[in-house]
Amino acid sequence: MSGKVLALAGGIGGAKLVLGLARVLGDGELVVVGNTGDDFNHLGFSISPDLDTLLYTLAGLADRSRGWGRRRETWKFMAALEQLGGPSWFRLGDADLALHVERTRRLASGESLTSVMDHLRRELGVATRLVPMTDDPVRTRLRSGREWLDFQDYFVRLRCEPAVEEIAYVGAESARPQPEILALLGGKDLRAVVICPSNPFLSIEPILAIPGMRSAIAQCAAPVVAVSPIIAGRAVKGPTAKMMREFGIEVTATAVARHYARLIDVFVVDEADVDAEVPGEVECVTASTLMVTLADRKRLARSVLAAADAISRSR
Ligand code: FO1
Repeated sequence: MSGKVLALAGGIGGAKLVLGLARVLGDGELVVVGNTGDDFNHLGFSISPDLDTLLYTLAGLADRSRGWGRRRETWKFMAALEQLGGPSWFRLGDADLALHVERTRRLASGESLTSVMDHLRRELGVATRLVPMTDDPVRTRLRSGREWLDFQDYFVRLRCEPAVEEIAYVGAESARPQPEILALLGGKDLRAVVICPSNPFLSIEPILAIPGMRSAIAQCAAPVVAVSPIIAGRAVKGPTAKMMREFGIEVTATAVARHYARLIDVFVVDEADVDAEVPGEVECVTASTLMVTLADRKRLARSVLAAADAISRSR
């Protein structure tokens, strides 16, 4: 099938499938919508962790063991900052720092985040369009007891230890969807929408919380395929399973399918979850969803696209 593929992704888990999709699709066929709810201003820099993880992954610069930042990184800036008593809980590598400096400089000159990310991906030789979900500020905040936490405080400084009772996507209600996304969703040139196996609450929900986004996806002509971030009752990485338990949601692929119910046409689960029960109107497809090698990423990408194309042919 031809046409563009729109992938919704957050950080580490989503970036793996995004790389697989980029490798199996032709140049320019993949457009990635990145979550900006994790963004924050730190040490005076505008930092967009999920966009950067996606960018580095697509550019072949990502550090595979950490899952964020650049490989072969050096940490002289961090060491010198610590020597000066500066905050070093959020690690900024020397080469990574250049990206934050350049993004902050461009944003300060009035450039939009979309324009900055498009410039950076071209400079790094990435053919895939990497688009923020919005150019307006949206910040994911988490309530634990009576305390509201900023996202990176929760995720990095507190290592996801606080029990989360509520999540807010501050600013989402007045954020405007990035226009290119709505144009794709409303257009005729869309082959599939792929909801990558990122954390549904921390990476995908901020994107869907932007006015118009959820309805544009639900009403778009192309099949919508989500990949389960839960395999056999566990999240591959990150706080997804812990958060589901804290929300009183069973930690199963079935529960994630229910979460996405009215939005998706197909739900891709791992072979370990072949007995997942998805809501009636959703097709369930099994695939090997644990992505370790590049071949795993490409194989899952092909399974996702085949599932979408099968839906298109049946319509
Ligand atoms: N995650 C950590 O656990 N520790 C860090 O020191 C850290 C630094 C960091 C710097 C740049 C960047 O783009 C990401 C960074 N991350 C770090 C990951 C980040 O917190 C997460 O990628 C997302 O916010 C959640 O996906």
